[in-house]
Amino acid sequence: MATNIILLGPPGAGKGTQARRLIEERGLVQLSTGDMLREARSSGTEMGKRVAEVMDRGELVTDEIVIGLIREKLEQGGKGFIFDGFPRTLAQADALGKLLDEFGMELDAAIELKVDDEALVGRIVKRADEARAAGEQVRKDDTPEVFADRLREYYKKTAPLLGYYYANGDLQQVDGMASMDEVAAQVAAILDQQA
Ligand code: B4P
Repeated sequence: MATNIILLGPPGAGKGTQARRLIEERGLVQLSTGDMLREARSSGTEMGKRVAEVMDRGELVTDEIVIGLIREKLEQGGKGFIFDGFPRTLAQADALGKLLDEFGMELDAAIELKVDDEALVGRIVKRADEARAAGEQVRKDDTPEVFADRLREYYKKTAPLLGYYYANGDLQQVDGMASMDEVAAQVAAILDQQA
């Protein structure tokens, strides 16, 4: 049976970091809506320009756009998906449930990476500093000001999903404050339990 999981948690919790490890270690397919939207913005299309404005304000892109991007990826096929940063609203969670039914897939777990707000800001500032030092482009939403808005969006629109997946019996929590290796070990233990 293929493994399908959701990685949930506030911005900077390490969803992308853990997803990249799961691709290497378990051959799962990463569906990161953040990466898809960054790709869309760099394409320079009208949709990309609209997406860029919303992301730079630290807000969530519309459900319609994001659900459409996920549907396209699922249509391309694959076995075992990591939904990284999706769903982020209750409407997206409902849409994902319908897509899973449509594509004959089941959800194994919604894994929440729990990290304190202070640590999150520290990580984002560090990522921006490291990018600057390496002469790379700094993500426009990786400033303390925009980050505060991203966090507010998270608590308003995404945190209610924790109750949604808890009620479904799918929620699993890991200590996202631990080192990347320790977090990966906790995630692996959850996946091994499902197997
Ligand atoms: P995302 O790209 O999903 O970004 P994120 O939430 O900031 O990152 P993540 O949790 O993956 O953290 P990461 O591993 O990078 O979203 C960006 C924007 O896109 C959103 O604000 C929104 O506008 C839009 N968007 C995306 N999905 C959407 C959706 N479904 N609906 C609507 N809009 C959507 O880790 C961050 C840093 O921490 C890294 O530097 C990493 O090295 C470090 N780190 C990770 N784990 C660590 C650990 N254990 N210890 C110490 N540092 C750690």
